[in-house]
Amino acid sequence: MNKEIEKKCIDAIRFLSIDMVQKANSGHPGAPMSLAPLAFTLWKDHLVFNPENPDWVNRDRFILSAGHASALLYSMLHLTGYNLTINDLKEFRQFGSKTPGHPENTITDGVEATTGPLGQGFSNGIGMAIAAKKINTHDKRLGNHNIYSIVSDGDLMEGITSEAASLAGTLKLNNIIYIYDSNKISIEGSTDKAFTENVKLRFESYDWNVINIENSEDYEIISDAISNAKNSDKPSLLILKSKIGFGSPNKYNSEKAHGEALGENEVDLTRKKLKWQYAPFDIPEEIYSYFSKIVSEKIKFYNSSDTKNISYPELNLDEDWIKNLIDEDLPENISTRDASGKIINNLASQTNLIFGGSADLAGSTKTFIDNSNSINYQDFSGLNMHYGVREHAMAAVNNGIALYSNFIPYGGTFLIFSDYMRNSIRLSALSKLQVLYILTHDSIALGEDGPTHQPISQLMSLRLIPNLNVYRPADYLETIICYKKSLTTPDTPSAFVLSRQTLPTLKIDDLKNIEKGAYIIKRENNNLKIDLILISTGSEVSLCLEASKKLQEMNVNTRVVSMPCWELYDKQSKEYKESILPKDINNRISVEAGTSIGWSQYVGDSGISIGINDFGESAPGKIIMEKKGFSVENICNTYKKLLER
Ligand SMILES: Cc1ncc(C[n+]2csc(CCOP(=O)(O)OP(=O)(O)O)c2C)c(N)n1
Ligand SMILES: [Mg+2]
Repeated sequence: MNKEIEKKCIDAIRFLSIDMVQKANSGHPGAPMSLAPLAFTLWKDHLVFNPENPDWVNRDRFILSAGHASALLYSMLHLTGYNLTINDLKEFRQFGSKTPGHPENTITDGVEATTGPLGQGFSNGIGMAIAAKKINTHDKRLGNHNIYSIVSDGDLMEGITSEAASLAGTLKLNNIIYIYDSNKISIEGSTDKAFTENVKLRFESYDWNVINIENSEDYEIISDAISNAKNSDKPSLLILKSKIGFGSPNKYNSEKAHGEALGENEVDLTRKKLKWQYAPFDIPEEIYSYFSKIVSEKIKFYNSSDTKNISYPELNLDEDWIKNLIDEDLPENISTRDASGKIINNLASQTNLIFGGSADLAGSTKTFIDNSNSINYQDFSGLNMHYGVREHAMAAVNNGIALYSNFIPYGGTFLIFSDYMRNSIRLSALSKLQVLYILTHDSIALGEDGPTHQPISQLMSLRLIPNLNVYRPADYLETIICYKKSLTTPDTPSAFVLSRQTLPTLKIDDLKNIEKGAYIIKRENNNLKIDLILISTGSEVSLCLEASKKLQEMNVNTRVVSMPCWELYDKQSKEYKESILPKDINNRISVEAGTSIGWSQYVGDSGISIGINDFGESAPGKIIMEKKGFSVENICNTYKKLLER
C-alpha cells in the first residue's frame, strides 16, 4: 500500500511538471520527469524545512542548480505546503507569476537561489556551506544542517563548478550533498560529443565523497545514498544515472525532452504509459494528505528545535566607525585600495558579520584582515577567506554566503578580472544581494603591467548592470563614505573601483553629499558666471582640481564635480541635479581613465569626454596617464577645443 501511494506521489510530481510546461507551451519537462523519485525521497526523508516558516535559520538549503528544471521545484513546493497554489502552477512562466521560467529567490518562498545560468547554483551552495560552518562558530545552535543541490551535465561542464568544487574539497565541506543528474543528454544531444570525462575520478581528485547510483527510479537506494553522504567527512556527489523524459514513449532519453513542451499527443501517451488517469492539475486528495503527513512531521521537528525562534544576528554598526577613521588618523596621501583596506580592518574590529578575501591577491587588493585568522577546514571562525585564483567561483560563493544569512561577504581582485566573474556579479544584482566587490588597479595608472592588466571597458560595463552600485571614490574620505552607503543598502551589491596609486586626501566641505553620488568638490567663483564644469571620478578628480587652478588663472571660472557613484546620482531629485549640473551650463568636460561611451549623458552634446577608447600600454603609470591625455595641459586644451565648437 505504502509503495503504491509513494509511486502515485512521484507521478503527481511528474505530471504537475509535465502539465505546467504543456500549459505554458514553454519550459523543460525532461529533467523533472526523471528526477521525480529523487525529489520525492529527498523532501520526504531528508530535507529539514518548515513551509510555515520558510526562512527558519536552521533549515536545510536546497538549490536547483539546473534551474531549467524549475517545474520540479515548483511542484515540490506546492505539494509540501509552501505558499504556491495550484493556480500559481497554472501560471508557470507567465507575466508577474510566482513561478517564473527559472527559479528566482526574490519571488518565490522556498527558492533559495536564483538559478538558470549553469554552474552558478552549484557554486552558491558552496558559499552557503561555508556560511553554515561559519555561523556555527558564532552560535553552536546554528548552521547544523546540509546544503543539497541538483546539478546537471551542463553545470558540470561549466568551468566555475571545477573552481568551486576544488575549494569545497579543500575546505572539506561535508555539509554539501549534491546529486548529479547524469542523464548524458544536453541540448545538442548525447554528451559523448563534448563531455566524456570521468566525473567520479574528477570529483575524487577534488577530495569529494562520490557515490554512484545506477537507477534513478529506485528511490530507496537514492535515500540510502543520501543517508550515507550525511555521514561523510567530505562533500558528497551522488552520481545518479537517469533517463531524461522518463515515461514519455517517444522523447524518453533524448534531447527532445529537454527544453520544450512534450505536445498534447505525447502528454496523452505518457499518461497512458505511466497509467496516470487524472486530468491536468488534478491531484487526488490522498496525495495531498500523504504530503501533509510528511510536512506535519517536519513541523514537529521544527517545534522541537532550539532554533525555532531565533533569527540571525544583524549588522549593527555604531556610527562611530566612520568618525574614528576620519578624526583619528587622516592620511595626507593614500591609495583608495589602501583606504579600503583600512576600512575593512576597522569594520572587522566592530563586527564579525563582514568577511571575505580575494582571488589570491590579498596583498594587492588590501583585503586581508590583520587581526584575524584564515578560514580553513578545521576552523571557520576567521575573517579571511582564501578563494584561490578563482574569480568566478569567488563571486558565486559570495552570493551563496549573502543568500545564507546576514553575512556581508567581500571579494577582491583587479578590476580587469571583474570580467571573469561578470555573470555572478549580475546575479548578485538580480538576486538583491549585499555583496561587496573590491576591484583595485582601476586604470592604466597601474602602469608597467601593461594592457593585459589595464582596465578600459570594465568600469563602464559594470555601470551597465542594473541594481549594482559602482563606486569610484576619489580619495580616502570618499572611500569611507562610499563604504558607509554600501553597508546601508541591503538589497544592492557594490563594486568599489579603487586605485593602485597614491592619491591626495582632498579638502571636502560637503562630506554628507558624497553619498548623493555626485557633489561639488570645488565651487566656481560665485560672483561670476560658470565657464566650465569638470566632471570626474576616482583618481582623476585630484587632477581636475589641479587643472581648475590653472584654468582659474586663465580666468576660466571652473566648477569641479566629483561623481563617485552614477547610480546614486541618477536617483537624486531634479533640484539636486540642477544644483550640481545646471542645465544652462553646456561647457562640460568629463575626465575618467576608461571608456568614454556613456559620459555624454552628463556632458551633453556640446561637452567633451576625456577617456580611453583603445588599450593601454606598458609604461610607468604617470607617463602612460600623460600620454593618454590625463594631464592639466590636455584638460586646458580641451577647454579651448570646447570653445571652438
Ligand atoms: C551558462 C549557461 N549556458 C547555457 C545555458 C543554456 N542551457 C540551458 S540547459 C543547457 C544544457 C542542458 O543539459 P543539462 O544541463 O544536462 O540538462 P538536461 O537537459 O539534462 O536537463 C544549456 C546549454 C545556460 N542555461 N547557462
Ligand atoms: Mg543532461
